[in-house]
Amino acid sequence: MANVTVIGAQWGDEGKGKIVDWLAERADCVVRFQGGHNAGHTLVVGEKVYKLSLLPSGIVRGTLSVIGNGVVLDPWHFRDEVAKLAGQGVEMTPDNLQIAETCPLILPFHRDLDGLREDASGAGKIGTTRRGIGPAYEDKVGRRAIRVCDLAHLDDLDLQLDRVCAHHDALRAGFGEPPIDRAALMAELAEIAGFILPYAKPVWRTLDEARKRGDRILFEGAQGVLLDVDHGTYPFVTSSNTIAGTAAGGSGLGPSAAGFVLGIVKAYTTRVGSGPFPTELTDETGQRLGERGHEFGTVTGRKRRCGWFDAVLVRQSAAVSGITGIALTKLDVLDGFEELKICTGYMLDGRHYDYLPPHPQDQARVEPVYEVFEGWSQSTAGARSWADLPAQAIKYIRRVEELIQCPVALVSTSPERDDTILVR
Ligand code: 2SA
Ligand code: MG
Repeated sequence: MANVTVIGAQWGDEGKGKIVDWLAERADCVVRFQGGHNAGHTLVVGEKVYKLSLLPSGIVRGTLSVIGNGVVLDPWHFRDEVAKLAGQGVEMTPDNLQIAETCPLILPFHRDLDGLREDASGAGKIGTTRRGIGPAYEDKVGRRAIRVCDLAHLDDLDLQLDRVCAHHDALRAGFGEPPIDRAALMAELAEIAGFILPYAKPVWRTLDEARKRGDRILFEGAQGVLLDVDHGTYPFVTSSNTIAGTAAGGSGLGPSAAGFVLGIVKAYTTRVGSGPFPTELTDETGQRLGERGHEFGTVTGRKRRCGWFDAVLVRQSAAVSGITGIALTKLDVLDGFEELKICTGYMLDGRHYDYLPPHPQDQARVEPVYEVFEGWSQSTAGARSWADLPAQAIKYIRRVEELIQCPVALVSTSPERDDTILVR
């Protein structure tokens, strides 16, 4: 296996955790390159279930795990997640777990602001994870961020704090909140610095060395392409670029390192948070998909909205992310449905669209055009070869492949890592 970049090709929660774990066993190094602790990757290894939201999935197997510069890091959450995994018997040292020194920090006032804005937004609310992701990225781009390397220079933080406080105090005042308590913040930073700094490394060099050794690098994306701040359903998106191209900039390795771009795609569609969702089912069928698929957020426990497979969206994701092949997950959730539908296009004001129009109002109003499929009554749960699948399921997969114009490389039929069909 050469390098692989794994990304979600829908709105997140496609089942990346399992596939990443499956690939991590064959990798020498696993890298996160965007997002923060808003990810929710569930790994089932034997009897144990690990839930990760910040650390790269390779860590549960002791593989070199790198948090790249493109990630926003909540240092207290980092400490908690390390402690939780240590409690589950995972061994982490500054040798197998490294954080880019240039990662911007998510600080308590970012989390406050995320929540204050969501609470004040009414119908316009994004439905964020309220973890401060957006405000932390804003500070990065606004050149105000306090970064991991600043933890080693706390005595020189005055100018940076002036800028960050001037900005945030004005925003906080608008919500009737008191200014940032600088002394308390400094004390908190001083307290956490000792835990974080041993993990802080020039990871661009670690990765460059890995590349020169010919190590196999696995880039682990979080969220999904439709949540990308440029290519997603803006403004109902996350604040990072979730496309495969970010693996390069968010890690410090160039685009040639990305290797095979594997898009993870659920056999139906889900979304958590607000925003347009053309194939959403608010009826019993949607309910049934949610129950069969256990569609609840890993991080926040929120119920996910469910709907039919939308080939238009996935085709677009595959294009903007340069996806080489897809892993189709949760096929077994579709077992027992009499009939299945796949969205092949949209109608809007009498016009046919073969892509998602960019304006949120249009996205909210498009009417899906469906192709209807006969379902299958047999169980596909746990199928490990093509021969284990009913003919109707194979037909469904082949049609997905045609419509999204991208080959299916893997099919996953249960959360168990071995219940995976390799397609040639
Ligand atoms: P944020 O917090 O600023 O990134 O939220 C902005 C939008 O991005 C969505 N988002 C996600 N959608 C699906 N899964 C995510 N991760 C967790 C999981 C979520 C959870 O894997 O289960 O536990 O609820 C994730 N992270 C962000 C979010 O819903 C907003 O629409
Ligand atoms: Mg998830």
